[in-house]
Amino acid sequence: MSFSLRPRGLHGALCAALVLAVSPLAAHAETGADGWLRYAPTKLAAKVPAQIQVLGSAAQIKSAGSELQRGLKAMSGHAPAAVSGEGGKGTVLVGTYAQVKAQLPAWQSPSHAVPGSYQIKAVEHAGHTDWVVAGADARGTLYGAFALLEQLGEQPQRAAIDATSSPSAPIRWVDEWDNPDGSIERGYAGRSIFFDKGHVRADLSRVGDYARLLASVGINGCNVNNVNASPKMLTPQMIAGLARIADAMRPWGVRIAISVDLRSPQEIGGLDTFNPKDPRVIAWWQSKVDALYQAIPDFAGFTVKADSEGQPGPSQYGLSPAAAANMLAKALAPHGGVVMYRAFVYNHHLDWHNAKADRARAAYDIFHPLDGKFDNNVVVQIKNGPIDFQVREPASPLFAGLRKTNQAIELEVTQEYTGQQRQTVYLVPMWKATLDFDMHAEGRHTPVKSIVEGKAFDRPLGGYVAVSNVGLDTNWMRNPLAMANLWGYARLAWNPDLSAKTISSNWTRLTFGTDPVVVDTVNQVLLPSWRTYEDYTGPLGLQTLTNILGPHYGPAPQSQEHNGWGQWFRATHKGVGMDRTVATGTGYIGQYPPQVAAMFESKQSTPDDLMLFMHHVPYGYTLHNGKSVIQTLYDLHYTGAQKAQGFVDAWKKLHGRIDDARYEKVLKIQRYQAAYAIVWRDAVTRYFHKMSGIADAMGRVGHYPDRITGEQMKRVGYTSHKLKYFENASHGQAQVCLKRATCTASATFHRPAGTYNLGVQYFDVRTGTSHFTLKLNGKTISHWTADATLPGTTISGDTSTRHLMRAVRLKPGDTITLVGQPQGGEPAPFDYLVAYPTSRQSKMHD
Ligand code: GCV
Repeated sequence: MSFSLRPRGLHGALCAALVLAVSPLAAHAETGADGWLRYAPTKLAAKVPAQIQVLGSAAQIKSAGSELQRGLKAMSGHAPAAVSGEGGKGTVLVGTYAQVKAQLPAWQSPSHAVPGSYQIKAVEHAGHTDWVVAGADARGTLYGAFALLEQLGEQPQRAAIDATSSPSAPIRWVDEWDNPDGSIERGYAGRSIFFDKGHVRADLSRVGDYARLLASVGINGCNVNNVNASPKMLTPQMIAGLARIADAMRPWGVRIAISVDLRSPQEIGGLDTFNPKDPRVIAWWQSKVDALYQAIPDFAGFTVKADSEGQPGPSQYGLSPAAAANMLAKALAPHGGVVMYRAFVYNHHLDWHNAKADRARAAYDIFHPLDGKFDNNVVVQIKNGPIDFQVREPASPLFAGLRKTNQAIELEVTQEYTGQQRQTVYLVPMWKATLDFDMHAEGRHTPVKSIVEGKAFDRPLGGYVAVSNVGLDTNWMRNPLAMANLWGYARLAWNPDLSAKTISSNWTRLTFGTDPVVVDTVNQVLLPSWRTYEDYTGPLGLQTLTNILGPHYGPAPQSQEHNGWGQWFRATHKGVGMDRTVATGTGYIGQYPPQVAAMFESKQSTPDDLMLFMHHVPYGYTLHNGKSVIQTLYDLHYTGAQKAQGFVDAWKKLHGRIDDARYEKVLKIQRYQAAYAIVWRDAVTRYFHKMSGIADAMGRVGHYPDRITGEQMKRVGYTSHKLKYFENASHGQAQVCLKRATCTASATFHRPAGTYNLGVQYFDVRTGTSHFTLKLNGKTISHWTADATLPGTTISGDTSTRHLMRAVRLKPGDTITLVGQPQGGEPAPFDYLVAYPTSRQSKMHD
């Protein structure tokens, strides 16, 4: 693989230099629908060639030509004219290596080329300069076209039209967890672009737009439906609809795949079994596969989730995953299709009382013994970590446990456990931590990326899959900054050696503009955001301490223990952490190759970031950072919440430098995140304070001098309501207005006169729309409606929200009254009032 963007001087006459100047900011509102394909105007000092010649008639080559015309026109003001012969003028030549070479013998085509490779180059020829956009195949040509447009859009100064690049791995897919009814499991940006009311949508224009975005970053496959698959996916009517989806994506080189329910032969095939060894079942699948290829000749294959979270599987017949995978693989093989068999197979009824039980062991225990037993067109799809997309997990030991089996890594772009696109968390650094992790398989240097790409163990197939779950929301992912994750995933799937900063900087230039202040500022928010989120949600390997029995969003550490799901951290009054050692624990660490196992087996060599994932230690245990576990937990939650506040301040620097619409949208998200980080901080620190009985050396945990809790207020109509998890509210209680049309809670202000930020911590449950009014000495100073669509349907950590008024003048003796008006079953619930001086530096340290 190579990618070069060399300085002009090195290439002399062979490089066409372009001087691009940033155009003044267009202050128009942007919706985000274009993603990074905005093609913002640039002043091209050297001219774009006057004409374009598209060689060949493959759909993707035609797309390459039309995209170049579209992009060049938007950026430079004129589109090159389409011609069928060069005619002695500078021409953009678009085609495969063979087609371009035939047209322009002066050009030296790359000698080594895997599918999808491309070269873009300026070639001096007969007194003029041609731009070559050539691919090893039609897809490569399309990728070259996007690469050229990207270079022009990104480089404000001089760009040499010169790059040669190849993808790292053949599989570069996105998975969508869309259901036929149009809902999306773990989707946070509206309804499905593919399905509605049990059918494929009539209007698939967003599907075409999505495929274009995907193609622009080299994605070549899209699994369009939920891995918790509906058997309906294989009805004749659905197959006809899928063919329309495939037609919409094909011009962009994106092949479609579907998830299948192994029970389908029984559910819709009228058979009395789905046993993968039964000849009738085998014949049924073959007929379905044939029908799929009849309708979709370039169909990519099946994804399978089986024996997992209620999905049926081969274990029902005493058979292994290999039996089921190979049965499907044999039907697909003649057509060139693949089976992506997910290693996310585990028992969610584990025995909490069994100290040896460990969900993290499951994938390796089940799949390692099957190594070498899978057909060549089966790929075992392995989540990055052994649990489930937590804020931090070690690399799955299964990566080194399969050497004669194709593998793909599964990442999660949709932010299920990382803030659900209501909070900004740039995940590229997290993914890189796994991809770069050296498994030391066979005692060799074998970073995870080399294994999944098939290089480490010389496998023919392999690569990358990410669950992306875009939706009908105009900007695809709700939070404009979340698009950096989709972009970043694709960049890594093409070239995992790129740095997190290069990826975010490139994305920002195309998405928000090339102004260096903009690029620096967006980086200031994106680059530390994963660590920040980890710090206030679940550091030291605790994982995201979220409500796993609810929407996986807000804090609820208690929900993770004492049940069969196995997302345990085993906190007691004395210590915390899962003992996964071989010596005294679950033995999970023994699944790693010896060098890695030795590192994790000893506390001395386990990094702090994973300490509690690997070891159970007393709260007083001293970490490598020199502090005790408990004090580190307290400190990280406080500094994490503080850093989230810093993102608001950073973002404000962009006012006037990017369009107002996206500026305001992100500002609102960052403000919400800053306040929500406090909800997290308080819940987790309160929980560990209670469990450990150890005070915070800094005196913060359990002491909130700027707050007046609902219980301390004079209440009329409001009564206390005990929350399921005490950690999610002051004294474990919310105030609710149940029996009256309006309730009030009042307090007298006793602090020195001054200017304060005044907040109300209330609960905005998804259902219901309460109204709140805040009065100062009887006069209304703020009124708002609790109509947010936060994930939770209960008064809980998921729905705890802050309404903040900035710079309110207060003096001793003032009466502050909150008036709550329930509506739609939501009892105007709240927790506390908070007031802190505007002059205070650490603004969120209430
Ligand atoms: C599609 C997690 C998610 C589920 C998801 C599952 C999976 O458990 O919470 O919604 O199901 O992973 O990856 O199969």
